[in-house]
Amino acid sequence: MKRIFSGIQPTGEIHLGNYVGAIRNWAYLQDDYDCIFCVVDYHAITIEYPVEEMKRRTLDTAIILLACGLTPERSKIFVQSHVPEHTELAWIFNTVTPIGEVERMTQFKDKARQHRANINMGLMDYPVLQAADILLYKAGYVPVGEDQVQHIELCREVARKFNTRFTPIFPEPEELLSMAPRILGVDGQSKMSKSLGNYIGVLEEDDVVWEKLRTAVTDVNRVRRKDPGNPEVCNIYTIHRAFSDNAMLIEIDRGCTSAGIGCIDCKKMLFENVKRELTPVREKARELEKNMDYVVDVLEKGADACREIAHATMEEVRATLGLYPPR
Ligand code: AQP
Repeated sequence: MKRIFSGIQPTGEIHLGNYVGAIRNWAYLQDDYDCIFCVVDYHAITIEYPVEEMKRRTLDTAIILLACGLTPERSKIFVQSHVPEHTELAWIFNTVTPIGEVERMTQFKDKARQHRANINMGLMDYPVLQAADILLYKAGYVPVGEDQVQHIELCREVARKFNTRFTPIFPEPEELLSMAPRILGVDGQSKMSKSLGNYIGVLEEDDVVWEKLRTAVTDVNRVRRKDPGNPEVCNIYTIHRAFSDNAMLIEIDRGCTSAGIGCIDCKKMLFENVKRELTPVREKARELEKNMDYVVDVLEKGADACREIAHATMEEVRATLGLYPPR
């Protein structure tokens, strides 16, 4: 079975972008791949964060993964800092990664703009740690949103550099995109993002979700109700594609381009579909919150299994590097 690795940062509320761009796809993939999914807390500390909230955020992120259908029977689910080999391999990869390559990463440039007061080495090194996350398990596939494709390209380059300089022991992993790899925020401009606050949270109450949808930006050229709209440039239509069936998509496309339906009608239809899909996720999350022993147990077992794989890879890596081993 081909192996998959992917991760999610405990940086705040998990949103529709994370859900349709990544997590829902992870749940589908569990039956066909050997899956490893990780709450990547070492990535999350590259920006300022409330220290007192990190433990809670990490557990909340794990709860969402389980509520969205990941199961410990089919996937290894764990917290990145529980397997220290991730950072060890990242250090080694630093020695084969050209600085110019990490400097040109779009996410680094965006985050450096957003966090001017703390442009730290970790922020720049983020994709190298991500390459270590993936290659520690020799994963062949990485299911991510579109924003991460550039990082997966870099991961392949790190693997190539290592394999060429030393011995070829790492695969060159490929990204797996979901059918909704890029969801914009309610501003209709930037990627839906936890840190930008332009998101609709998976666990948010219906009235909050509706209020955010109601006021979300659509096709900016459709000023009046009687103006025909263009679904192709409308973020609400993009989200519809992730939650609605073909018949509804056709109905909306026709209605929007002929001004037969207005944006509010279209949003109401979307709201109903989002509600139908996310209500069971919210219920499951509430159940899990009352059963934290189970959640902690899943993470512990996941980390135990991953530590074994990580340990074996690091033995191989150290031997490949020619390091003097301890007795
Ligand atoms: N808007 C999005 N559309 C589609 N996919 C998305 N992903 C994130 N935003 C969207 C995918 O979700 C997975 C987990 O992302 P992450 O939490 O590790 O980091 P991120 O990409 O940086 O997500 P955020 O919400 O924007 O977090 P912050 O604000 O903390 O940086 C990834 O596979 C990602 O592609």
